Amino acid sequence: MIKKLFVVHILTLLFITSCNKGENIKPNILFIMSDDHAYQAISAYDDRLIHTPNIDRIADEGMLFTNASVTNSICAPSRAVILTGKHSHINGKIDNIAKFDDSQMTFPQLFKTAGYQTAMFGKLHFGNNPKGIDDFLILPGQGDYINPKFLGKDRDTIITGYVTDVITDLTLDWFKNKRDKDKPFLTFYLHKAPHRAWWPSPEKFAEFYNKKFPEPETLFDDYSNRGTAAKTAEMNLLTHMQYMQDSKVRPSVFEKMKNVEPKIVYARGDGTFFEPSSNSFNDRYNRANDEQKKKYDVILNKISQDFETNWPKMNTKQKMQWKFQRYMQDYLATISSVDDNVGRVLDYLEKSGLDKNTIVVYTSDQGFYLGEHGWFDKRFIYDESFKTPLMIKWPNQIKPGTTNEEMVQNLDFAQTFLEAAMIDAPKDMQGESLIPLLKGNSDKWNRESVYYHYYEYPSVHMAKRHYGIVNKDYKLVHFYFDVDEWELYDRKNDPNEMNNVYNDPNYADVVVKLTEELKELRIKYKDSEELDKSFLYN
Ligand code: SGN
Ligand code: CA
Repeated sequence: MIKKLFVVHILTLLFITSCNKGENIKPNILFIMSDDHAYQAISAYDDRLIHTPNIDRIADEGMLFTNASVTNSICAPSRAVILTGKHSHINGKIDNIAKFDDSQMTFPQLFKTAGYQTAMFGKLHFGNNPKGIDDFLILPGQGDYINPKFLGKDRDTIITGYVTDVITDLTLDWFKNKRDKDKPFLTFYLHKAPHRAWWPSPEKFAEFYNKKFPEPETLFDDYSNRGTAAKTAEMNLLTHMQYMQDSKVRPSVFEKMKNVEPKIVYARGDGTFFEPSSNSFNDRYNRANDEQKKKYDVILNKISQDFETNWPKMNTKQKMQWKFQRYMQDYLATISSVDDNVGRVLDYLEKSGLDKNTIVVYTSDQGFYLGEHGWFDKRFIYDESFKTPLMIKWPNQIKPGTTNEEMVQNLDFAQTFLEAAMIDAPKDMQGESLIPLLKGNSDKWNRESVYYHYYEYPSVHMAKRHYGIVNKDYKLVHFYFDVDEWELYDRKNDPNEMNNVYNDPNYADVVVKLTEELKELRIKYKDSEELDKSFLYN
């Protein structure tokens, strides 16, 4: 009898161990995404602006994608594409304004059903109840940099501190105290930084204020050889970046300077002007408590003094340069905090041993202009906002330190994660799993071009609606609303995209070929003129 019991016991133990082993084969996924993080501001891509040693660790230990892009370069739509694995015209979240239909399937729901523990901390941008997520604290809408409010499942809360540190503290607290050790995890760690109005922590504000950054070649672009859309967009540093909320000139000083220079206002593309409200500065600054304000004041006073003394003496070129430096100081300071905090999380994964079976992804919801073409913001299919940073590490699966040049998109994430977790992807998802690329089987990858479609117009920054096709060599774009204009860029010979060669006879064959391919892509992804029209505002 005792012998029999012993055998049963051993068999049970063996069964449990094998089940656990089976469970453990499923990898954990840590999805890190920041908001508006340009690849130009990650040293794994380009070290001229900033050194990001921690984010770079992910590339060093994994794969860096140099041609990763989004399907629609704007915040909430990009997130909807990521969650659904479907283009904007299919998931319906075409712009920041449209409502996200949360009755549709998102990939975290499939993970939860398959036995994963799921969590989300930081900026989602839509929905206060993300589906399929066990634990979450998310920022309402855009959220705040200083002492931010969070929406939770059971409670809303305001947490004292700097948003990037706070989101990290929440994520680490979840790892240390709430993680179910018997389940694999899918964790979203989503930064608000470096979103406008680029408000750094007091320490980084002081550290970056005195730094000088190299200007991009196209800072003084006059948009000749481009179409109407580039000329009428309202995202130029000199004419559209705001003095108070963006350059952080105190409202009192801005008011004084208006007597000296009545033109320091915000210009619209139609030649009219409006005066930005001082609230855009005050609402942000006044979130700080007295102790925090004291630290911010030291730098804010220097900025205002500098502006008051030197601005009137500057010529137009110098003014652009002044605005560029102020922009970079704050934008990059917020990124430096992201990098430090990503380092804290990577350190925890290593120390806990979790790193061994965890896929870590670093990306952004889109790229961003850091003065290229004289711009800030995103929206356009032109490279700096169309492309997005992407690096993935997965020990024993991805060869460390590899670079991949394939045309991959945020559309592909859902199917990639599902395949990694051995969960069947719904047939109507529109991306491709990146697993063959990650495992070094590039011959199993046959995508040559990607489809892009941007809608939010007329709206802030006034980037006209357009769709297009991009492959490694060319980019063909159709601005179809308000105007009917086509643009073609030779990506190899004109990487800065300064010359629209659509009407150049030397490119006639390319135009014919790409126009046909674009038509086919629109059919493949089920986009159409009827849909374009249905998405127009009334
Ligand atoms: C705000 C910003 C814009 C930005 C949009 C969308 N203005 O309106 O510059 O393009 O958000 O950004 S601000 O004065 O309020 O900062 S997105 O990342 O959410 O798409
Ligand atoms: Ca964004």
